[in-house]
Formats: sequence, C-alpha cells, structure tokens
Amino acid sequence: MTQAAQTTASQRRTRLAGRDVIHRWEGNPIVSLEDIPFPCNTVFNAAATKIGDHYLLLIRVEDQRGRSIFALAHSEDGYRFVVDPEPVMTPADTEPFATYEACGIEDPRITCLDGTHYVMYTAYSHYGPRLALAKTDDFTSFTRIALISEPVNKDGALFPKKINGRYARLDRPMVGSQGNIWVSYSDDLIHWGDAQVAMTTRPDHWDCVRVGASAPPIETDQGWLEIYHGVKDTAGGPIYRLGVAMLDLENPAKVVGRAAIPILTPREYYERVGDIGNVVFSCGAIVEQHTGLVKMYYGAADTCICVGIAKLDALITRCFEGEDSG
Ligand code: BMA
Repeated sequence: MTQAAQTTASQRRTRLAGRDVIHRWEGNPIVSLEDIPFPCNTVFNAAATKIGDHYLLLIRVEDQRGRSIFALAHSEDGYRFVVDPEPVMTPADTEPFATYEACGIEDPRITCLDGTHYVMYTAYSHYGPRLALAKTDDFTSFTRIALISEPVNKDGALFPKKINGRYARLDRPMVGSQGNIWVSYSDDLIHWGDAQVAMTTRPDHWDCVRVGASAPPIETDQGWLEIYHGVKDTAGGPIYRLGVAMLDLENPAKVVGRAAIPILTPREYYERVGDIGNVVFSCGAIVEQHTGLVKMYYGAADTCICVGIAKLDALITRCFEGEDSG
C-alpha cells in the first residue's frame, strides 16, 4: 500500500470511529490472552472499580477446559493493567453453589454500596444460567451470599444505593430467544421480588432481539444512567452493540430517556474477529469525578478487553436525543 493510500485508510477509520460517542483508546486492546500469566483459552468481559487511585478489573477468563473463572488486573492509570498470577475466583466446590457453578462463573459486575464491594455474576450450570451474588473486602477472597434467581437469567447489576429503603437490581430473564431488562428489589440481598419490566427490545432497531444491563447503573441528576447491550440477529449471526438509557431515580422501572442509536458498535478488527465476532459487551464503567469522563471497559469479540472513553454529559445528552440523532 502506498503512503497516500495508507493515509486515506487511516483517515477513513478515524471518521468511522468518530461515529460512536465512545472514543476507543488508541492502545486497545488493553488485556489480551498474552497478558494472562496462567494457561487459558480467552479473556473478555470485565467488571471495573476504582479504589482511591487504583483501578481494578475483575476479568472473565475462560480456562483451558472451557469454563469461565475470574482473575484480577491492576492499574494506576486505568489503561495499562497487570494481571495477577493466579485466578481469584473459580467455580465453587461447596453446595449450594457448586451445583449451579459447574459450568463456570461469568460476566461479573462490581457495585460498591455502603462501603462494601458486591459482585453480581452469572452462575452457569447444566440447568442454565442464573444470577449469584458475592462480596469482597480485598478482591482476593470472595464470600458468596446467595444464588439470587432461577434460570434463565443473566446480566444482573446491583444499584449502588438502596431505592426507597430496598436494594435494587437489574436483570434479564429470557423468554425463548427474547430478553428484556427487569428491575427487582430486596430487603436482604438474598430474597428478591416485586419484579417489573423496565426496558424492552425495540422492533426495527439495533436492540430488537435482546437487551441486558451492562455496567451497574450510574447515578446522575437526570436519573440512573444505564449503559446496556442490545442484540440484533443477522444472517451472519448476532451483533452486540452498546447503548444508553436513563431510568427514573425513584422508580427505575420507568425509562425517562433512551438513545435511538448505539454508543458503540463493533467496527475495529479486534471487535469484529475473535471467538465470537461482532461483539462489544461491557460489564463496568468508571466515572472520573475530577474530569467528568467515563472509562467504559468492554469485552471485544469475546477475545480481549478494551477501554472506551466518553464525557458523562455526552452520554446523558444521548439518552434524550431522538430517532434522527444518527
Ligand atoms: C452473552 C454473554 C456474554 C458474551 C456475549 C457474546 O450472552 O454470554 O458473556 O460476551 O453473549 O458472546
């Protein structure tokens, strides 16, 4: 390729990337298979938290047998991560968790609530995926609290505050191949109920087949900002994209705003090609209070972890933009 042709290709890629409100970090992917110090098949969807100036990712790694486990990665800048030498959480070997984690633990989401770090994750068994909840003080040992749903349910995310005196979560029960986002409540984090549907799939949109919570809800003046994923089926297989919606602060089952177009759609090679191509899937985002920027971590093509950056204000504005904003 000539220099001129190369420039044109790179300019075109920049313009394409500019179509997403999320800016991809130039150093993506930030964690790949080569960065995992122990043998495994692949690395992808990661939960994120920041403790003081220290960034942590709880990353989903598929071991060589084919089950998912969690490893911990550390960073001082949110971009360059070092992964611990051994996994930090593996499928349980004591009941009742052992039966329901027999096929692995997947897609963690971290929520800090009243000073405790909770991890909501998918427990996978021969009976299907269901939600489980654990807590940790140090991210090296995890105390399992409970299995908190029946199958088929995934994409559980705990709100970072009680709502009207109760714990609240988002989740995604399935009906056939369709799935919507629901809200439910609990007094003790163990027993959940009062479930209500919050956000449904949209016919003729990028999120027409399934939607699910991605990062745990972020509190803003306008409501709970939810970064969620949406799936569309195509002749070439599903495409996973990310979008934003705003949920009412007091009643999160009420959607007060929802962007018509995605905030991130697979375009880069590392998002298009991998174990499952055409996937961007987030389980965590960090709001930088001093800059107003959001660092959103996402798994790309079920094969690596990336980070994308956006202004919090831009994500909020997107929630209230109409169908012609694309
Ligand atoms: C979903 C989850 C994610 C995965 C995505 C794309 O159902 O299992 O962990 O990233 O599919 O394969």
